[in-house]
Amino acid sequence: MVVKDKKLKADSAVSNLLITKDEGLELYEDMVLGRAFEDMCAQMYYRGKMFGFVHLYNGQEAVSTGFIKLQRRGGFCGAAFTSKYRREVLKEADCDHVTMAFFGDGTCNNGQFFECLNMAALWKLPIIFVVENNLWAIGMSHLRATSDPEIWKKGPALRMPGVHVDGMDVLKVREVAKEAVARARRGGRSYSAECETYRLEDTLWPIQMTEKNHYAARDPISALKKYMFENNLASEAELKTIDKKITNWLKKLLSLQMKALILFVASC
Ligand SMILES: Cc1ncc(C[n+]2csc(CCOP(=O)(O)OP(=O)(O)O)c2C)c(N)n1
Ligand SMILES: [Mg+2]
Repeated sequence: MVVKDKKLKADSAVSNLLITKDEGLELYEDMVLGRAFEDMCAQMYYRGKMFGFVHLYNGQEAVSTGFIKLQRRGGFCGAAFTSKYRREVLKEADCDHVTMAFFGDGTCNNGQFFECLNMAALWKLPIIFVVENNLWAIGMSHLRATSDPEIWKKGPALRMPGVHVDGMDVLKVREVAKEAVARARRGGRSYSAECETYRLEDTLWPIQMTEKNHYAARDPISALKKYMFENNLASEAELKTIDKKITNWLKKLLSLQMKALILFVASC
């Protein structure tokens, strides 16, 4: 199956909305949490309180939230081969775990990418390959690094569906994720999805600024907010309450982190 730009279907015959109010609020909270956490990482890094490399996720939240929020508590764990083994060898017919693998555009030019897709399709593993194409692998432009920039085409070449989806739209990502999960559960079939997204961070190369402006106009959090307001799924006050909850949680986390850092330095 080869699909480019999936069309959205409404969830039920009664409503043509893609999400319920509770689902919308859950998606919103998860994306705001992701954004706030990354902003805090950036702050801590630039203030010298966090070490190593920091590859921020700002702007890409619709991809992780769109897929991960479909997970069932306790489910989805383990590697794809384990699920197949439990189902087919141990005869645990109710084992319907699905594995999700997230990686970037840069990864898709490495040999392991093709090996993994090949084995997954050959062994019919219940795994979803989620490519987060943010157009860059650190300083290497996707267009300079790959012979065919349309990553979604690589799945069908290895006998699994390849879908391209707007990775700045959590509702579109979620629809693709639903289909991929259903397919994996039905018969342990792998799936690949290219999510077109962008890292909206502050420290970009000059060449990236035009791109950033283009994608910033489609910020996934603002887009979900707009959808929820337009469809009367949430009020400004409800979303502000979520924002506040996340800010307070981060403040608590930060004070714990500072205490841990002080203890660590004191013990050295
Ligand atoms: C085998 C290997 N080579 C190089 C690196 C250094 N490295 C870390 S992140 C990165 C870029 C990854 O780009 P991409 O896959 O597009 O992910 P993104 O960070 O853009 O989400 C590279 C080259 C690495 N971690 N491993
Ligand atoms: Mg990348």
